Amino acid sequence: MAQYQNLFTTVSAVGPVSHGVDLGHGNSPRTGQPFLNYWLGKLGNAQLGPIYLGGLGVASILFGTMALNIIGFNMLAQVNWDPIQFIRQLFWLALEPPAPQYGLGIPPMNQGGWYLLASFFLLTSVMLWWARTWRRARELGLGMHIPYAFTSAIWLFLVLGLFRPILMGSWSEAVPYGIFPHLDWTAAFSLRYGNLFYNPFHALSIAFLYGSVLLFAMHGATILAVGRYGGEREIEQIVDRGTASERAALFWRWTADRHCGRQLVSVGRQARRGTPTPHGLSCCH
Ligand code: 07D
Repeated sequence: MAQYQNLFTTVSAVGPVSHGVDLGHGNSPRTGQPFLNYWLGKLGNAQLGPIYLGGLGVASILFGTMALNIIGFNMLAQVNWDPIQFIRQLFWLALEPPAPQYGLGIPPMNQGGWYLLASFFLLTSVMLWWARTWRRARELGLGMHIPYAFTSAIWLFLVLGLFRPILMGSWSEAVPYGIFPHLDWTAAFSLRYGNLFYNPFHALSIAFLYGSVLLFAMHGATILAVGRYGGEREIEQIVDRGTASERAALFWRWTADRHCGRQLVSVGRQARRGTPTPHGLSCCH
C-alpha cells in the first residue's frame, strides 16, 4: 500500500524506494538514484527517479538542445553578445522565419537559414520524444493515452510550422521563435483573418481546451478522492474480481459507505481515528 499515498490519504508512508518494474530485453538501464521528497509526497508520490533515458530520449534531448542553442545564440547576436541586454530584452527577442520573397526556398543563414535549421532540429526532437512516449508505453504495458494526447499537440505544431507554410507556398508564414514575437504573430494572424474571436473553429478550440481542462480536473479529483479505497487500481480490481461489466459496481464499492450490509472500510471520522477496517477491501461478490 505504500505506493498509494496522495493528498487525500491520512498517512504518508516512508519506506524503501522502488526501482520500478522489470524492463524486458533491449531496454537501457534506468539512471539516477531514486530519493523521497516530503513535499512531493503531500501532492502524490514522494519518490523522484530513477529516470529512463534510452536512445530515443537522448537523441531527442540532443536535437532539442541544438534547436534551443541556435535560437538563443541568434538572440544573443542581436544584442551584440551582451548577456545583460539579452536578459533585459529577452521577451522581445526573436528568431524570425525567412522573408516572403524566399518562398519555400533556402535563404542565407542570417536571413532565415538559422530559423529553418532550428525548426528542423526542433521537429526532429519533438518527433523523437513522441516515439519515446510510444515505446515507453508499449514496453511498460501502459495504455496508449500519452502518445495519442501528444499527437494532438504535435498536430497543431505541424499545422502552424510545416503544413500551412507549405500549403501557402512560403516559410514566412511560420511562427517566429520568441516570447512576445510569437504572440505578435497570433495577433497579426487574427487581424489578417478578421478577428479570430469570430472564427467558429477558434471558438470550438477554446471550448474544447477549457472543456478538457475541466474534465481532466474532475476526473483527477475523482481518482484522488477514491484513492482512499484504492480506486485508482480499478484494472487490478476488475481483473481480480470479475469482468469489465463490474466497473460501475466498483465505483459504488469505492464511494459508498456500505456494501453487502457491512461496512467495507472505515470512513470519515473513523478512518481519521485509525479504526481498523473490518473486512479490508475484499467483500462478497
Ligand atoms: C502551439 C502546439 C504544441 C507544441 C508542440 C511543440 C517544445 C519546444 C522550445 C521554441 C499551444 C513543443 C515544443 C516543447 C519549444 C522552443 C525553444 C500548443 C501548441 C508539440 N485564444 N489563437 C488557439 C485562446 C486569441 C490565435 C488555441 C483563448 C485572439 C491563433 C487555443 C483566447 C487572437 C491561434 C486558443 C484566445 C488569437 C490561436 C491554441 C482568449 C490573437 C492558433 C491551443 C481568452 C491574440 C491556435 C485554432 C494550444 C489554434 C490558437 C485559445 C484569443 C489568435 C484554443 C483562450 C483573438 C492565430 N487559441 N487568439 O494548445 O489552434 O496551443 O487556433 O482570449 O493557431 Mg487563440
